[in-house]
Amino acid sequence: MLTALAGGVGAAKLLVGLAEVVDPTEITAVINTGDDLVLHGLTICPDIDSVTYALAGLDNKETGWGVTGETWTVAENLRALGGISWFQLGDRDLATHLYRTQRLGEGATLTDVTTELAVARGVRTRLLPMSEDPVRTRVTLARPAEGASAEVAFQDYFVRLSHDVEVASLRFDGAEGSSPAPGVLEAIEQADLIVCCPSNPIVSIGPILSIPGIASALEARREAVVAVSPIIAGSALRGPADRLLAELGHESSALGVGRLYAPWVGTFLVDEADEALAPKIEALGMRCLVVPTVMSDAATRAALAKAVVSAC
Ligand code: FO1
Repeated sequence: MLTALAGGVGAAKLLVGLAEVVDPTEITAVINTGDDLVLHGLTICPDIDSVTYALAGLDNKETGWGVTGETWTVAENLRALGGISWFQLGDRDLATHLYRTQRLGEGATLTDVTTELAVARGVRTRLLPMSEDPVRTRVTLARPAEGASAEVAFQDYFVRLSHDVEVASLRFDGAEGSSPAPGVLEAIEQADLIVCCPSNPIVSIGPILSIPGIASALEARREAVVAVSPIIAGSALRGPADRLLAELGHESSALGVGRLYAPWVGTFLVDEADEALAPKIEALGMRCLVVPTVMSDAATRAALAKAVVSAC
């Protein structure tokens, strides 16, 4: 059994590769829900949806989020009405949010709905939200616009402000007092291998670790945990991980991520570009393997998945 800790797009790619080299029904993905939002009255879970769409082969390669073959009739009409248009929901994607919101309103849990949506899309991997409690990433901006609140919701930072602003701090609202979703701790305790996907360490993996009980469960399984660095030669392939690391006082490098992960990761995979960092990473008490980590096509994705599966 393999358990993966996942954010959105970067994690989704590796999960697709893992599901090619391991029986997908043997994989459980524990997915960040700190990015979730309610918009137009709909509950939207971007990372759960990115993983679901990718594993279903439905991910939109043009936008990098949402569904392939998307149309935008509702979004265009909303814009014409003067509605909120900075966070765009495609027509096909909307069906997911309508279904989820309806089912949650009927009393279904987020775990149930996540399974229902995955099964309906033909996904055989088990997908779990990190928690059924609302835990939301809140970002404090270093230089808020005059008169504006310094603290904003994650998607305000990420999409509305294009994550092109300096961050002073962040917190995971609701984490204290939250619980891991049913099955999460068991998936960590019983896995033969635990994979930390190359997701943003601060805003994708950070919220998962903030749920009481998850970090200690991982520490207890440290020897079985393999992480893939999301930082290559000091930069993130996509998103603000590199900026966020630096702004929050960490080194923006595989070594900086290694320092954050050392308490609960036994084996750290870094890209060939970071080979020179391996001795310093090993000095943190982790095994460091140097492999190509850029998943530019199906072959490199499968090769990384194989390296992960044989890492410990
Ligand atoms: N990202 C954008 O950059 N612009 C959008 O309008 C946008 C809409 C959107 C709708 C549904 C969804 O599931 C994801 C969406 N994303 C959008 C991506 C999302 O903001 C990020 O991928 C994650 O939250 C970061 O992991």
